[in-house]
Amino acid sequence: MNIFEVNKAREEQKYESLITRKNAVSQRYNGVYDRYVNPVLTSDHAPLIWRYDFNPETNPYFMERLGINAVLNSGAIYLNGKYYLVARVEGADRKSFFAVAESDSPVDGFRFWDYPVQLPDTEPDETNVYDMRLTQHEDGWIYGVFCSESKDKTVNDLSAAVAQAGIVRTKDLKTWERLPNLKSRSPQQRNVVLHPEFVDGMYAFYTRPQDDFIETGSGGGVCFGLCRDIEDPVICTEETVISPRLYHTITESKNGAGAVPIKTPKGWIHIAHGVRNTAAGLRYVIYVFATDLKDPSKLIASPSGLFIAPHGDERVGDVSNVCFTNGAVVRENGDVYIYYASSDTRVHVAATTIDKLMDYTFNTPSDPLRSVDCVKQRCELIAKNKEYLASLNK
Ligand code: BGC
Ligand code: BMA
Repeated sequence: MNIFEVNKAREEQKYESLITRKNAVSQRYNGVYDRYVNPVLTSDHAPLIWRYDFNPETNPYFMERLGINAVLNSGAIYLNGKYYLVARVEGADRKSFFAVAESDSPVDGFRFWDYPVQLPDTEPDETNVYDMRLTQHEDGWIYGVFCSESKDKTVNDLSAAVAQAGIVRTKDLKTWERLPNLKSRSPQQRNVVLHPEFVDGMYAFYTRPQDDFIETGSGGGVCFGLCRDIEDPVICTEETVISPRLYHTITESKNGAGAVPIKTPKGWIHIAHGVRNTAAGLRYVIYVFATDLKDPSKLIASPSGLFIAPHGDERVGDVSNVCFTNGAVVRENGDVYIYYASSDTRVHVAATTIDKLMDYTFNTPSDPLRSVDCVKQRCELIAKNKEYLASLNK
């Protein structure tokens, strides 16, 4: 075999063994969810035909021509018996795009379709797209809401950018219709999520107003707003804060909606992200809150602290110390799969159930906000445990 054939055969074999590798539950326990040992998507999951030229005449060394840098922040949906991830794929050129990966299993076997999503090119200034949330809406469409980033030409700063919420819709994840970008009173928007049901007969969005591209500024947190017409999408109500940023908590710098809220008998459960600043840069973790079933803008539960933080190898990547989610799948039997990316590099899965999520959300005490009160909260737990354990020995 010549060098081309040797390299091609080896890479094809590595690729197949990666895709067919079985996943396993990690030993790390907290009773709330099971993390899995292997990521479900990485840059190595990108098909070889996306990266290599397979013609030995034009690629004698079987050289990678168009590299893939990372596969991260993925929307998720369960359709016709299959699990689909619509991942953010970042090329070696830093530009992101969306691609559909499919599996029969929620935890392994994800294989990308041959072609990435080809979005209609309706926004001439758009440079980059990322972080799609997939909402199966009661109007019959599957919506994808994502960040559409353009260069800010109003200031003399090479890096200045504007983030807006782009909207597409589809029935089959194959044909995508692009709608206009969402309009709101905020100069910038990122982390926008469409609620799956009508609220007061209107489309409901979770937004995250921000004054600046990176800093939220006066933006107070995850907001809620209504929109009359999805084909001319304008937030026509006041954007009210439903999950605020708070001093000295995991949401101090910013926060944003993540997966589409999950409907449970006790309320909508939201799996979001919170950000704080550190000497080593921003730290992103995942947290949970719940809103009222009838009024999804009303906060009804705020379990204390973080829900998923980057752990072990997850802590290191292109943007280290980041855990981010924009997709979860809920099965009819109550199983829930949360797809989260670590350090802007790869996608993992954590498995739980609706019952466990409700127990966590509604029975975890909230953050008392001061060290002295946190100690009190913990001592109460210890005292109760001691009392209970002593009663067993009587
Ligand atoms: C990156 C995103 C990042 C955002 C804010 C964008 O240019 O592509 O990953 O979240 O900047 O830092
Ligand atoms: C952003 C997000 C993500 C990313 C995160 C950390 O603001 O929208 O794209 O995972 O920062 O870099």
